[in-house]
Amino acid sequence: TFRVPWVDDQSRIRVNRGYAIEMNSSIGPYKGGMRFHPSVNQSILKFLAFEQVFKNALTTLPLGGGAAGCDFEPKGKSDDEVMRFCQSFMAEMVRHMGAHTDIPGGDIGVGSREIGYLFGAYKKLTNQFTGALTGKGLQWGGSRFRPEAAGYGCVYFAAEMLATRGMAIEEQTCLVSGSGNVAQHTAEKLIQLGARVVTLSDSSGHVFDPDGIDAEKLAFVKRLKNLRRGRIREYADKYPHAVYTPADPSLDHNPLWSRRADCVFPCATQNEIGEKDAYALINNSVKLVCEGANMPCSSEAIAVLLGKKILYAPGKAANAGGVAVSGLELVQNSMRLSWLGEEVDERLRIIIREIHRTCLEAAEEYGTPGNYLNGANIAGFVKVVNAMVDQGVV
Ligand code: NDP
Ligand code: 2IT
Repeated sequence: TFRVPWVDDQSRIRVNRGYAIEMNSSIGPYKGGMRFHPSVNQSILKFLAFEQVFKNALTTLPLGGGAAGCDFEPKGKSDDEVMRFCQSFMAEMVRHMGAHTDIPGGDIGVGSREIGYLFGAYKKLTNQFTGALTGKGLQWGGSRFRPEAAGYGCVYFAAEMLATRGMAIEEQTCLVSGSGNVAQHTAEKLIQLGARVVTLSDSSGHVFDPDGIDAEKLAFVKRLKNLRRGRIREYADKYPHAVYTPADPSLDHNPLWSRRADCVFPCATQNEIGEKDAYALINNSVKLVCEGANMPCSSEAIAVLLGKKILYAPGKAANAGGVAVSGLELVQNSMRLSWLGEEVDERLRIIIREIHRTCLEAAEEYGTPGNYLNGANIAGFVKVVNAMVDQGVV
């Protein structure tokens, strides 16, 4: 835990609190997301790091589990402020990380801009150009398909799950929450595969577009969010058939999940689907809930979904495509070359198919066939614990 002092554009001194959680390195260097959001605290990063241990084990790649972050709010800050903050964060983080030690990647509030400033600071402080961070720009060590990987992988996972019941993604009506990296690319792949995506959201509210969000509308969202850093409300100004519903913290449920849909992809943050939301989804005959975010369903919501035999995939399995392509970024860095997009996408598809198979097999073996949550936990745990036992008491 460390202080992150920086100076804002009004020359005021600001101090944030940073964290690096190194949870398990038995199968590879610590690796996980780095989150910049005002809600960040040690507890949240510990759950992320814990989930990451099993997730990374499932990817088939040699990656241990960790997480890092800070209670810094990038929203509303200038690029210069974000840069100064990232440089101060790295001044401490550099002591703990490294290509063979701990390799942070993107998460909430940490995208290509932040990784760029962090990587520049890391390179200056260490005098080394190494793959010590992932999510790098394509021209300076990044991998093709890394920005898309978590979202695309989530949809590939959903397609595998639907196939077990003889269904396909095509023509399914889908709810997607969030409008950041994971939500955008989940929506993108769903649209490419012929699904009907009808919602997106941010922390201020959600938009419902009964006509469906198509590729052109999604391109507007990408410009809005990634370049202008605007709010999702503006979608409803641009497309008048769409309805904007502001978030209401006094409610014990989120109206987004009361929309009718076949498939649901929570891609914003933890605990965004509670018990009441799960019942609302079931009342609308939902078939599948596939987690793009980390732990978006509360444990009560999961119990409701599993009780009704809904296809449910935990984030540690369904969103593992993000960290998997981070792992492939590191492979490319070590080889000092850059694979074509087709090669990365094909590897991503193979990894997701393998995770899906592993989860189903472990669930079956444990006597809970079709329970992807048990399958992911057991398969991840067994791999990690075997490595720990092999390596002795250290
Ligand atoms: P982004 O910062 O790109 O986007 C986050 C989105 O979620 C924004 O729309 C944001 O809205 C919304 N959001 C964040 N916090 C809250 C909140 N407390 N309540 C409601 N909405 C909120 O992050 P990512 O897309 O990268 O991450 C989304 C989820 O996916 C997280 O759970 C992350 O851990 C997980 N994940 C990310 C991966 C990656 O590679 N980036 C890989 C695997 C999982 P607003 O702008 O208003 O804050
Ligand atoms: O939750 C996650 O798997 C991520 N945020 C991605 C981490 C990474 O190292 O790419």
